[in-house]
Amino acid sequence: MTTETKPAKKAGDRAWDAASVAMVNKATADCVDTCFSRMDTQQNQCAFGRQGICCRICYMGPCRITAKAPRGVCGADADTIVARNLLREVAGGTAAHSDHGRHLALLLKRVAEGKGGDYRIKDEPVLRQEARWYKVEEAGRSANEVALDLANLFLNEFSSQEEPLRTLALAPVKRRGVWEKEGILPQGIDRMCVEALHRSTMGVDHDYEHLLKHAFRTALADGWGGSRVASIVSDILFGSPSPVRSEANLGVLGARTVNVVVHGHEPALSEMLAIASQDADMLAQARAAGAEGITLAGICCTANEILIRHGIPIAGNFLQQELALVTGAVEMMVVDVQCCMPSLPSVAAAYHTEIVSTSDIAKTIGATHAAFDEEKALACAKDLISRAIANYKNRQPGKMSIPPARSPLVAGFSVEAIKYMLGGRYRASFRPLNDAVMQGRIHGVVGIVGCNNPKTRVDEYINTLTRELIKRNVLVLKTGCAAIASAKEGMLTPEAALEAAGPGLREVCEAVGIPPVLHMGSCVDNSRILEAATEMVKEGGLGDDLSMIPAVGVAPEWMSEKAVAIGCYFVASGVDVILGHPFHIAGSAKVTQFLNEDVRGLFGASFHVCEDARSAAEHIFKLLDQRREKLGINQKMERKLFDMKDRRGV
Ligand code: NFS
Ligand code: SF4
Repeated sequence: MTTETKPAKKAGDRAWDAASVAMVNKATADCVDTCFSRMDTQQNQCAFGRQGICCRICYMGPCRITAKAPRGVCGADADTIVARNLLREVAGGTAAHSDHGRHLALLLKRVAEGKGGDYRIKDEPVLRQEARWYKVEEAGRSANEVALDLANLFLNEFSSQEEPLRTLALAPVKRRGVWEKEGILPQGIDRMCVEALHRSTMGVDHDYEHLLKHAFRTALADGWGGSRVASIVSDILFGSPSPVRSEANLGVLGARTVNVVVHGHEPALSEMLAIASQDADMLAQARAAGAEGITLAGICCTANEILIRHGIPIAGNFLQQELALVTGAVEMMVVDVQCCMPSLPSVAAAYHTEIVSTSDIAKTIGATHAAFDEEKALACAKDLISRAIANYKNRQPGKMSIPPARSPLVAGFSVEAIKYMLGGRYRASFRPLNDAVMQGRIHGVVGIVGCNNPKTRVDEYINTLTRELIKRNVLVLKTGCAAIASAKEGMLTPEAALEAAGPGLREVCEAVGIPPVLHMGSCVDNSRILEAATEMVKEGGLGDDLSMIPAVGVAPEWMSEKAVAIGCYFVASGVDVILGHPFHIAGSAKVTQFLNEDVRGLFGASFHVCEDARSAAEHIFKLLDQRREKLGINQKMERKLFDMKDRRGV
């Protein structure tokens, strides 16, 4: 077995943006450990783990596969072990997205029953539209009656034992046929996750292909099920996103305001914090404490959720969570679930920051736990803001340094919003986009999603690839921390199109007033990318399935199990996925071949690994070209030529 040894990195090698680099340096000066220094102490990471050939599923093990020991004690070989491990990752990711969706569906139910405290149905038209879509009777019924039926329908998506997911009906007919043929139509989300754990426990499913097909089935329950439910219910309860202006990066923190940072994924509490932070009493309290006001800012996907609905600024993406604390200017960081590092309280201990955990399923040693009571949500939010205000006096000015970095952005491109931008209120449609793709003004559509990873320089791959693609007339759709990377770079403004986009893309962006990079929301909102792709299929002219439209998904700097699930549901949906670094599967040539090649025969798409942005851009272009070729739209349509033909009356 070989191990990797790398020399310690300089701060400038850690991150792309200067604000993060400055805070990495400050952390070192303040003797604060961050993920960057811990990445160094974790060097020589386990090569068995990296290749996926370590199994600790039963207590005859742990077993590791080597040339001398090609089978575990039970007889499992590398193929079985690698496939089981990957399946469990997909189940973990699916469970995370979907449990988030479940919590929201339960909240919708309580609201419908009049037990939702301060929550209301904010977007009744969306509620009714979704009800009609799912064949829930809505005409002549109250919003609450409709919401109760819809909430129960969504909750049934988790528990359904025999019926395939209702949310799959959103996919193109042909695609549903593919899933049926391959035997991967998912039933209830919970059932898929339980079955994944069952099949991968000792002595059950040993056929790597069979295991991996269940990984795709489980992932479909995420992308078209749990994540979808999360996005829809968020829209109903908190409003469907439409384009808003805001700012991003650590410079959004105020030098003289009480700074409250929300971090995690579930939008329920942060919605209330957004209201509480603008409350007149709270602002008066802040002023009485000597501050000029209250700044609410976000990290990770909680940030994306309140950005796309309220324009609340973004403090940073995943690997800036510790760096935000290192500014010494954060009074309180409120965390809920997912991607919140257990290190936060120890980083906070070097400053005056209080870390508050709020989810009953997520506690951290060293954090204050303030259980969030949904029925008294606004009061809970105000309590938190009051505590943050009280903490303002504990700031240590000598330890404070806020980097002067804040970039303007526009975010909030739900599918409805894109349709509206493209076609206008009365003829909202994807037609202009499809036409631009068919004419070659837009070469294709690429979704760039996912996390950051301290193994590589933060945001570098994401930002280099984004620039390269828009330069080549590719429209880029973004979610999650990848979207925040672009926000920090100033690429989420329509003006960016003028400077950085190729002429065809620029023309379209200017005509409809959109940026060349569209921020569609959090990671559960990747379901919106599938929805947008489906709209393109339905609009016509680009084939009758998702495997035909010129679209590719990319996760450049991913780190989470959730990204594994996302990758799998994109591929199973017929969209090729580029990974910036591979899954932990290198220990099985067969699993690698299955995922990177064979699945193309099943789904019309597969995984590809491109370790740097430039090779990814080349590869993406090749994939888009292949699809354009098949559609017969790959001729460069010189419009001058057209004009001449027109003039000749051909
Ligand atoms: Ni997505 Fe969002 Fe960010 Fe990665 Fe984490 S916040 S759910 S998992 S790190 S993109
Ligand atoms: Fe080892 Fe098999 Fe047990 Fe895994 S399941 S730990 S390979 S004996």
